[in-house]
Amino acid sequence: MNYSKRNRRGFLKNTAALASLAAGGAELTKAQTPGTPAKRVDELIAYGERSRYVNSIRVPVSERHSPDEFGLTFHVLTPLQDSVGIITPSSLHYTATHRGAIVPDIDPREHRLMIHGMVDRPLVFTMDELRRLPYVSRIHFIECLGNRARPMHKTVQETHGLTSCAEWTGVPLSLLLKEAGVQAEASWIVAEGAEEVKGASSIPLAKAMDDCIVCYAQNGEPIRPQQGFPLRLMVPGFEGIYQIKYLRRIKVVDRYYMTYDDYGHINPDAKVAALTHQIGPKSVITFPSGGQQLSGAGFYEISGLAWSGAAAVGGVEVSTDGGANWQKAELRSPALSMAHARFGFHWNWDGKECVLMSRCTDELGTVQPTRAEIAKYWNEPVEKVRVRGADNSVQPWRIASDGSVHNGLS
Ligand SMILES: Nc1nc2c(c(=O)[nH]1)N[C@H]1C(S)=C(S)[C@@H](COP(=O)(O)O)O[C@H]1N2
Ligand SMILES: [Mo]
Repeated sequence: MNYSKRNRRGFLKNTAALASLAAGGAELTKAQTPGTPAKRVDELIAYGERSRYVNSIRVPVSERHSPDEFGLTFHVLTPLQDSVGIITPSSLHYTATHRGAIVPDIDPREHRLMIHGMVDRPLVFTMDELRRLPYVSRIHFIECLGNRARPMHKTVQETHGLTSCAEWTGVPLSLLLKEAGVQAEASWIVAEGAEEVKGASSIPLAKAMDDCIVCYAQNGEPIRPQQGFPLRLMVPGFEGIYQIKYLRRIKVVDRYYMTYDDYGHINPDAKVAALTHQIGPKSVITFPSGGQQLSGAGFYEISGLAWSGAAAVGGVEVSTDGGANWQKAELRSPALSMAHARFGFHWNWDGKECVLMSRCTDELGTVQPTRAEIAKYWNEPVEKVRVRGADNSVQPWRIASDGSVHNGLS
């Protein structure tokens, strides 16, 4: 038997197997979607959807309902309790729209990006022009400064859901700025979004020339409207407000601009200012976390996320006794710079009440502080400490002896 004959026979056999599989598959589909109109099936072929048995959803922050009575959306939280790996699906990426709260409906053919101010050649780009330029893809987290754990929060979605991580693709901002020719006296840029409220953020020129990206894609497709379609600025490691959505203008300037958005985000108190801007090393256990239920003593794999706005995650430690002892966790994903990293830790629960915690150290050696350390820094009692700037404190989860999991913040 020559090679091609044998192969052909194998192929026929496989085809039969595939055909019977396909028949079974078709029947299953029919059975699972009773009365589904044909058009719907065509749509699912054209653009996929998750299983109807998967129901992980975003929820609005409890402090402010979304959509509100005017139909406006505010801060909407990622379901971190269901997260695996390090990429947040685009449909579950957290959303923060503080500027008028209406997601603009922008036609990319009409969208423009202007770069002007202290440059030799002011430039205006169409989306097509931007797409012709060399681009990079980077995995980075975004985190809102408002991502603060409070004792009233029940789940990790509520305590930590204002952070997400995605692959962002676009043109390095440095390339565009070099093209425009930044003048010697320039020291800042102001980046502006296209909504009615022209929200803008001041960003140090050094950062703009370093690793910022003018992005048009997220997780392999055009950025979603809630994330800034058609264009957003990625300022890796900096707090959320710098990641300007609907980016339409970058002005090169020689001073810090006190814009509508900068106000309140940069603080005259140096102690507070040190805690804004760049996100400090942070981590949280996503399983087991608040609201989840353990089914009894025995083996569990503790899983969580760690990140830092300054560098890659260097290491994560886990405590199963409320912070008395710490043990090294293992990284279960690549530790990418300014991206979420996934950690895991083998744990044998003895069925007694205990408190689980995680602590991140970034590559630069900076260690995530406990709540008690933050209280000491501010010279306040730990129960009353008011977190200023970004809250990167250690999150405790209390496991009750019945296996229920609770927020350990009091
Ligand atoms: N144009 C524009 N950019 C914006 C905002 C906004 O309301 N408008 N919100 C900012 C804030 S406060 C945060 S935390 C992030 C949130 O990004 P996301 O909604 O994609 O998660 O976008 C920032 N960029
Ligand atoms: Mo934010």
